Amino acid sequence: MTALHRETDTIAAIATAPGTGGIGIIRISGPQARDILGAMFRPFRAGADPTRESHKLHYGTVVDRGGRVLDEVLAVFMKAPATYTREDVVELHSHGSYLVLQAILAEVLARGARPAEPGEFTKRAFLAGRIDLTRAEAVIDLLQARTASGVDLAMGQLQGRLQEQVEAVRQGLTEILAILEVAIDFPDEDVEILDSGHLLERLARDVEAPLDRLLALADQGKVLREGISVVIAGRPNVGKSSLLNELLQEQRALVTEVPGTTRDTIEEMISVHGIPVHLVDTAGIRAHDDLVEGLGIERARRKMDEADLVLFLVDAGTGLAAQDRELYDSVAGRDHIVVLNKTDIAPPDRLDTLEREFAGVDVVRISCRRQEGIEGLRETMFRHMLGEDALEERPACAPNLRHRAVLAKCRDACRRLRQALQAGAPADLLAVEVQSALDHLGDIVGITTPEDVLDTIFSRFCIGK
Ligand SMILES: Nc1nc2c(ncn2[C@@H]2O[C@H](COP(=O)(O)OP(=O)(O)OP(=O)(O)O)[C@@H](O)[C@H]2O)c(=O)[nH]1
Ligand SMILES: [Mg+2]
Repeated sequence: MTALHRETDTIAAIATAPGTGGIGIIRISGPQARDILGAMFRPFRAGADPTRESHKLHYGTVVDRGGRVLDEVLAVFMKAPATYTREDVVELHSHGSYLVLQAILAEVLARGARPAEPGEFTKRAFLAGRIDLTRAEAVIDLLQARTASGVDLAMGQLQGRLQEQVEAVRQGLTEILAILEVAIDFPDEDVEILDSGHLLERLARDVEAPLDRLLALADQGKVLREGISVVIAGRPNVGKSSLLNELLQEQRALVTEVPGTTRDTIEEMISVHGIPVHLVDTAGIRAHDDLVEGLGIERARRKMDEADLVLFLVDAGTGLAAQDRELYDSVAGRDHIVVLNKTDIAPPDRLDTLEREFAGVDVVRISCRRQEGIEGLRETMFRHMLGEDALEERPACAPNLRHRAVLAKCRDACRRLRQALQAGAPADLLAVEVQSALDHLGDIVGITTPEDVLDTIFSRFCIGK
C-alpha cells in the first residue's frame, strides 16, 4: 500500500474499551458509511436525517434487518474530508453494554463494512496525508503513556513538534542538494559554483546541529516516557531508609539506630519534577554472618548493578569508614551522586573534607532528621536524569527508539558528506550522500518508510483507533 493508494472498502469497529461502560462507540469509516447509517438508523424527530447533516448528533434507534431495535443511540455522520480518516465517518454512541455493541457491530458488518484492523483508522489518516507518521505514532504513545511526562511528550508530538523539527532538517538538506544539482547540471561553468566552505557551514548550522539536538532529545525521551530506577546504597545505619521516607514523604521503611535494620529491598515509585522514579532502599552493605542479612546484601548489590542512578549515602556524623571506601569502589563506575547525610551532627570541617574526598563528583548535603537539603537532592537527581538545562526547559517532544535509529543513520550520512566535501569530492558523489540522509529523515515522517515498518507501527494500536 502506498501513500497514493486510497482505500475503497468501509471499515468498522467498537472504538471504546471492552467491558461495561456508560456509553460505547462504534466507528465506521469509508464510502459506505453514510448508506449503512441511513439503513440502520431511525430518528425520533420526524423528518430528521443525519445523513444529510454533517457533524451533527441525532437521537434515535438502530435496528437490524428484521426491524428489531438494537439500542437507542446518538448517531453522527461526518462528511469527508473534515474527519479523522478524511473519509466519510459515522459514529454510533450506544449504551456501553458489550453485548449491545457487538450486536450493532454485527449489523454494520452485515450491511457491507468489514472489521477494522488494529490502528487502521489512524493508518487511513496517515495514508490520506492528514497526519505524518510521527503524529500517528503519537496517537498510540498517548493511548499507552504510563506517566504524566509521557503524556506531555505524546501531546507535543501529536501537535507536530517533532515533525516540524525533522522537516526543518530536511529543508536544510534539500537546499544543499539544490546547490549540488546546479553544479552537476553545469559542470563546465567557469564560475566556481561549488563553494565547499559555504556548504560545510550550511551543513553544520542547518543539519548537523539540529540533528545532534534531536539525538540528545531522544535520550531524554526515554527517561521521560519510562522513568528511571534509583538505588539508595551505603553501609548500615547511614540513613538510607530515612532518605527513602523523606523522598516518599511517608514513613514507609523502618528506621532504627540498629545497623542492619533493612534486610530486604524496599521499592517505591516517586515523582521527581514529574519524572517517574523507581526508588529502591537496600540493606546496608557490610561483612556479616547472618544468612538473611547476607541474602539482603546480595540483593542490594544486584539492584545497584541494575540501577540507572545510585545515591551513595555517607554518614557525615561518623565520617568515612573502610566499609564506605570498599563499597564506593563498586559505585564509582556508575552514574551516582554522593549524599552526605546527618549534617546536623557533623562538624563543618568534616563536611568540607568529605567533599574534597569526592572531588569531581556531585556531592549533596542533607539531614533527614532536620529534613534539610532534600529539595537540592531532587534537583541534582533531575539534572542527572535529563541534563543540565532540563530544569529550565522541558522538551516538548522527543524522538522514540525508532526515530533515534534512523536519526543516527542520517547523522552518519552527514559525517560522510562532510568528509567528502573536505576531500573535494565531485558534486554527484556529494549528492548521493545528501539523498541518503534525506531518505532516512523521510522514514521518520513516513515519506519513505518501508511497508513492514509501517505494519509494525500500526499493529501496536488497539482495534478501533
Ligand atoms: N542525627 C541524624 N540521625 C539520622 C539522620 N538520618 C537518619 N538518622 C538516624 O540514623 C539511624 C539509622 O537510620 P536508617 O534510616 O535506619 O539507616 P539505614 O541506612 O537504612 O540502616 P540499615 O537499614 O541498617 O542499613 C536512625 O537512628 C536514624 O534516626 C540525620 O539526618 N541526622
Ligand atoms: Mg534501612
